[in-house]
Amino acid sequence: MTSTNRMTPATHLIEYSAEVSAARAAGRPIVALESTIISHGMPYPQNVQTAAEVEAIIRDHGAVPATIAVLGGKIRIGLSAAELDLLGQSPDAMKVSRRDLPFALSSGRIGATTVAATMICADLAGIRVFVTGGIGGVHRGAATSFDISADLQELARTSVAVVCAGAKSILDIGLTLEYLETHGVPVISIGQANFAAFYTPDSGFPADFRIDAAAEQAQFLRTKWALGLAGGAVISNPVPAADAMPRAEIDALTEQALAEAAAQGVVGKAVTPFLLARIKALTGGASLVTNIALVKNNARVGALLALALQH
Ligand code: PSU
Ligand code: MN
Repeated sequence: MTSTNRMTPATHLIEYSAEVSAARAAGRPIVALESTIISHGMPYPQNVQTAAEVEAIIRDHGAVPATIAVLGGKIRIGLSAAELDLLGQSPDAMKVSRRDLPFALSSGRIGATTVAATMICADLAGIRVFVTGGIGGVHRGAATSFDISADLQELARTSVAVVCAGAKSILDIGLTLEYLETHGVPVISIGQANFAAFYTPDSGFPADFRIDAAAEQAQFLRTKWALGLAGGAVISNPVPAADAMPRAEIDALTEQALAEAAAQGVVGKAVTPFLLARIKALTGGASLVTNIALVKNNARVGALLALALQH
């Protein structure tokens, strides 16, 4: 039996791809990527194609991508093309957040990691930058449903910077920002003062700090962590205007998707995947095009940040 001492590393539970192993040995910049976006966030085959393109963008900018998932009882840091395809074609892969990670590992399930679980795994692997599409947050109606994504609590405790296009308007963005403030999670915006709203660039709510340059973002993170202030940061990178959805359209369809979720009694971890799939259907696929564009845009920003953190 291994002990459960805090100092005992989880090395026996982690397996690195050859590419990520080589990057670690050479001290090269590494960018973590999540897998729930592949299994539960987008349909096949666009999910797998996007995952591969996002990895390519990170390599083109001089960093090494590490897509994270749970396979065969191991946390896998870096996946092969065949493994990305397996995740993309496993809609019943387990959606793995902090709560679920031990079970996914101990039961040998195929596990797709959320923002929260990917942060935990990235931290175990010493990876400080993570790129995704949108973070989870405080859901509308949380006062009665208590539905607050575990992503927010993870940002409060785990020292990984999360590059995203803000939070979707399926969430209560104002309350999401209040929660992050309470828990000491800085929200940094790139290129504008306001926090981004995923399909649209502007949530209407101010971010905490605007920091456009990767070198200055890196300096912010180094300073936070040098102070012993554990926890992550949200790096909000707005979707490019050319790829954004019309705000009135996305707002109306979001309302409809929320009403359908309520009418069908969708609760718990099923809520976010349900809303993502309904919005895609209601927009006739247009939201998927925006989703793919913003993740690629985040990949570039994440790679540049990982490089800047090396210096
Ligand atoms: N938001 C998106 N796309 C996503 C997700 C959120 O715009 O794919 C996924 C992420 O993996 C995120 C998770 O961590 O949903 C949050 O789920 P929940 O709300 O159940 O915590
Ligand atoms: Mn939830």
